Amino acid sequence: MTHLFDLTGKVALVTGATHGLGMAMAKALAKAGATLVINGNTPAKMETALQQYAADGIDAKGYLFDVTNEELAIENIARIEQEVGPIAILVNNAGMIQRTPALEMAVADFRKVLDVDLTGPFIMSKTVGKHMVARRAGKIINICSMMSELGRDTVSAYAAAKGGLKMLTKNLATEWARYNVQVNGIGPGYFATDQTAPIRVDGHPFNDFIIQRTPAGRWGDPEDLGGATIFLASKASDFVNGQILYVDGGILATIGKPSNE
Ligand code: GCO
Ligand code: CA
Repeated sequence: MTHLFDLTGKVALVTGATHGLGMAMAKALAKAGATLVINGNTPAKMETALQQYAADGIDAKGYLFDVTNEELAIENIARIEQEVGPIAILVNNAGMIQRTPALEMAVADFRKVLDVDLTGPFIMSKTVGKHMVARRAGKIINICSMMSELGRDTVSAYAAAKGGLKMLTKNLATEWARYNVQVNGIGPGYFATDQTAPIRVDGHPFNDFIIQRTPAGRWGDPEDLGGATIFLASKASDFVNGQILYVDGGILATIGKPSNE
């Protein structure tokens, strides 16, 4: 049975994997046997990250480039394929958030979020997908969000981008399923990461709200994402196409309940 989830010999590239959920998913893939390549954008963060992987017994290879720059993406993907091997798994995790009410949001900032969270995954999928389609094998996992389905005050650009990423997933799945390339998504609920640190602090009303709003009654632990990541990266999901697997402690299953119940 377990061979279904064995990633031995597969090269996995995880973008934005120098911290947070990207790092947790990357570690899960490595522990399932994958040869790990991580992308990041900041040299200092990359150095620390590689030490953190090594401390966990993982020999990760780091490539520094901006996923929104097509030229750099093409150049670095070619280098990875040559220096490490054919990319079998691509996790489009790199992303950003800006929390500003829509009426105060500068159009330039809106465009920036769309560029990083939606155009970046398109560039990476197109560039790596070209090799995968030619090889008739590949797994692409786009990291979506609760905001792929739901709105929330202050995150108009992020929600627009993550909703778009969900549909990009379905569209690429449609175009590439016939070439044995599976494109799916993971939609994390609310996880304890640096991204949510500002809204997770004790006493912040949002902290209590999320715990109350999540049927599981807690913030997600980044390690909670490992199983879904391995599943969508492995043979076990060879006939799964265009799905978003929400790992959210039940948030999307429920309308919620009054805070005094
Ligand atoms: C927010 C949060 C979210 C989460 C996550 C939810 O401000 O609402 O930061 O955007 O990070 O994406 O799925
Ligand atoms: Ca973190």
